This record gives sequence, C-alpha cells and structure tokens, in this order.
Amino acid sequence: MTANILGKSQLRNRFAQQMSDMYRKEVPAYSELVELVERTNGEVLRVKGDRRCDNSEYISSISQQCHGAIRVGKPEELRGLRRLFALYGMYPVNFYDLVPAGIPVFSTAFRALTESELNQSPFRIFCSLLRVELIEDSVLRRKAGDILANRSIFTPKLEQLINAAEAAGGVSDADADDLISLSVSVFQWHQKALVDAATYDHLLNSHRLVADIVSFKGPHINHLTPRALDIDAVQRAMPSAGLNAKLVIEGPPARRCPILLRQTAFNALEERVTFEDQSYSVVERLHRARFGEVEQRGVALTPAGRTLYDVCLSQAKADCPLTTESDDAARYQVALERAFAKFPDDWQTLLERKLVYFRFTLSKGTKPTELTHYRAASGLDLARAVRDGLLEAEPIVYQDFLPISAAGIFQSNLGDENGEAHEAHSSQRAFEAALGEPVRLSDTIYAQLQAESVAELERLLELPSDVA
Ligand code: OOG
Ligand code: NI
Repeated sequence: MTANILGKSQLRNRFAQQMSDMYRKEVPAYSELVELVERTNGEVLRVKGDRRCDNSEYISSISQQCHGAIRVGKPEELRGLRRLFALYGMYPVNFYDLVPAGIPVFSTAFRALTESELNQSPFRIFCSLLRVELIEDSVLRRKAGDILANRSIFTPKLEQLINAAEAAGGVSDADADDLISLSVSVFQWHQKALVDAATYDHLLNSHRLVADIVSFKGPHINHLTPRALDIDAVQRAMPSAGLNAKLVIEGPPARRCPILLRQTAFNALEERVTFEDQSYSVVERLHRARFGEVEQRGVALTPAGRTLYDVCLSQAKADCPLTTESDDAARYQVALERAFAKFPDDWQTLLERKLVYFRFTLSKGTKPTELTHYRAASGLDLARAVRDGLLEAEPIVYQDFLPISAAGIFQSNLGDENGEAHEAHSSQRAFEAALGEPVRLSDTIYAQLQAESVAELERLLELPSDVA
C-alpha cells in the first residue's frame, strides 16, 4: 500500500498559515499590521470599484504573507532547514552577502520555483547563516561556537518525519499535521535565553544579530510580511494604527511601472527576555529583533536593469544620507525620485532597452501567418513587433528580495573590483558548502521564462499556415 502523498503547495499554504497564526499571537503588533494591510487592500479594491472589496475571505487571501525571515547559527542547521523546506516545495534561490552592509551573515531565500507554484502559495523564507568566524573577540568567538555546537533546533520526532518523507518521496497525509506543527515550533519565540546574561551582553556587544542568533534555543521567526496593494497608504496609516513605522519605504520609488519590490516595516520591538544565572537568580534584558513588514512587488529586472537600479539607488543615498530625522524622510523621497528619473518608466522603453524580463505572446487578433510575413519582411525584433501591435509583452513579476549589493558596493570603496568579485565568489562557495548544494539563480529563472515564451512563438511560426 502506498501512502497518500500531499501536494507541496498545499503543505506550504498550511505551513504559512500556521506560521502566521503563531506570529500573530506572539507579536500582537504584527496582528495589528495584518489588519491594517487588509483594511487598506479592501479600500484599494473599493476605489477601483471591485465588488470583492467587502469579501473578507478574498481580502485576506490577497493579503496573505509573502515571506518571513530567520537566522541560523551553524551549517548543520542550514542544511536541516534546506531539507525541511524542500518538503514544502521551497528551494534556495540566490545568494545574498550582508557582510558589506555591516551584518555578519550570508543568506539565501527558500521559495517555490515556478509561477504556478508561487501563485498557489507564495510563501518564502529568507534564511541567514551567522559567520561565527567574523566575531572579532577570539574568546567570545570560541564560546559562541561551543554554544551553537551543543544546540539542536529539530526535535528527534521532526528529524524522523523528515527522513520518512524523503524516503517516501513526499509528505504523507497521515504525517502532515505533525510535520507542520513541529516545523512551526522550530521558529517559535523563546522568552528565556539559552545563555547567561553576561554572555548575552558580550554577544550583543559584538553585533545585535550575533546575540539574536546565538542566545536562544532556536531560530525564531523575526518577521513576516503580508502583501500590500498600496504600500504608500500602509506607510502613511501605520502611525495612527499605533505602529512605529520605519522612516522610508525601501527599494525603488513609486512608479507607473513598478520594479523589483518596495517594502516597509515597523521597527523591531523591545521585548523582555530572561536569563537564569549561576546563582539561579533571574535577570532581564530588553531584546530587539522582531518586527512586522509589508511588501509590494513589481517586475523582474535584467542584469542591465539591475545595474541601472544600483546606480539610481546609490545616487539617492549619496544625495541624501538618512539619519533618524523625519525631515530627512521627505528629502530622501525627493532624492529617490530625482535619481530614478534616469530609469525609464514606460513598458515600451523598458522593453527596448532590455531592462525588464517579459513574456511574449501573439496579440489577440494576430494570426501566426501575419507574424510569419512580418518576420520574412523585417526579421523578428521583439520590441518592434510589440510596438507594431503583433505581439504582447507581459512583464514578469519579481519573486526575490531587494538586492543588497548596492549598499555594499558603495560602502566599501575598496577600489580593486577584481578583488571584490573574487571575494564575493568565494563567499558564495562557502555558503553553498554550508548549505550542501548550490543556490539557484533567479536571473536564470526569469531569463528562461522569457526564452520559453519566445520559443513558443517560434514554434507557432514553424507551423504550416493551414494548421496555424
Ligand atoms: C534579513 C531579512 C531580509 C527582507 O525583506 O529583505 C528580508 C534578516 O534576517 O534581518 O526579509
Ligand atoms: Ni523581509
């Protein structure tokens, strides 16, 4: 008898839902944020005249969270999570080095790979691995290593379920409830630290993230991120909902043609954590790690588009370095818009300059034979064929995270570009060794989607005209 193996997107949906339920209970401010996002999304639909604006089930489905983030301390933990997330159809895509931005971790994002899987359940997890070797103080470095060496983030029961699912080629119906609830528990909050207060203080002194990663029993989820249809409206409304919003929305400015993604958050809360010291007395600290975030997605950029994005963003940051003054926020907004004036904001130009990935299809009303004649007359220049109305170009949605490179490249004016490229390459190799497999590159995925649509057109053109 073969067990009934469940579909990965169904599992991922249930996992995402339970993560959300847990985090909403753990962090009431996140629950407030979700409600605010749902209200704002409902309002956007109402203004558009969409009758579903009063359908709360529909609104919560379009507002469902798109990603969360966790941080782990050692390669075994990262590998374990890679195996776990694979059961949910989430695979490591892209390498993000946060060291140039002053954070001692490197990361990937576990996500579904195909558009249909992403549409069924978009949930992604951004996962960072601590680079213990970057803790400067050698005594503390060794101590952190020892603490992590003794920690296991999976229970034996969860390990057993992962092994069983891998052997069976998927998660069985009978095991799904246990697997999901044990998975979610891995990411729960532990109010009581694993280390004593003095160690916590030392770790904190090394870096806030080092303390967050090493001090606790497991890799608590540090934020979840629902989807906003109008992120500017959410940003404006956060203060009156009692949420301490970040000064500015990260990423590109609001545009007619939205690119990459824009995201904002409320600042991490100060939460009481406790320590039991040698004398068994309980000591407290305020720990700042957990927050709530919102995102709104645009379209995927080609490498040329990414380069232009980096140039524009760096320009804005150079023109208006942010401090913590709210006056700066308004000035930054102006600087951002001015810098991005260089980035074309109509689809046809974005297409002609090959800044965005598109999926090409035959326009409604165009017959394949017309395209055949067009090609015979003037070759198949996709951008021109779109302008001439024979083809339609649908931009491909960006499914990844804000690139961190821009900040990094411009912070470390270290000159020697080859040196940096080499360094970046070896960091990625070290990360992949820890992960136990190479990361996939999202650029390849987007380029392939575009190429497949072109191949499909070619196929249509090859068909004899009486068939087409
Ligand atoms: C990194 C989180 C990155 C995002 O939205 O860019 C991320 C971290 O753990 O702080 O979630
Ligand atoms: Ni995030």
